[in-house]
Amino acid sequence: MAAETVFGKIVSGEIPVDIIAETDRVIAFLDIAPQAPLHALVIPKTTEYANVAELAAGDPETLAEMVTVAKRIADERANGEFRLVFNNGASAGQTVFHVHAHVLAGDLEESTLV
Ligand code: DGP
Repeated sequence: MAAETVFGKIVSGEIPVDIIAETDRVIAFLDIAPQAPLHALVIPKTTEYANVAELAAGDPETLAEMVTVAKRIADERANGEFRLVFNNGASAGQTVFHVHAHVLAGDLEESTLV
């Protein structure tokens, strides 16, 4: 079980964000500190999983849905191509322990990568 995080508060509506894509299982919104021309975050609505390794083991269908939503965002807002980044653990750069996919698209040559 993930501890309460800023993304849990976004899911509950306590912290408002502009949702750019949503399914029964996931929501997506733009990263507060973009590192690419398009930098979105896709997160599950469940707060149960702290990182992608836990999600893959416990709910692989939601993980697959996150990838499908990433593709939809890249189709709608870029040229359909994208980089998907999961930081798994603090030493790998993870700061929010509610699993999330970084969706990076646009001209990534110019971008600082997460
Ligand atoms: P990571 O380092 O992989 O845990 O990435 C966490 C990302 O979450 C980081 O790129 C900044 C973003 N972020 C943190 N707090 C907020 C917030 O309140 N709103 C939005 N839109 N993004 C946030």
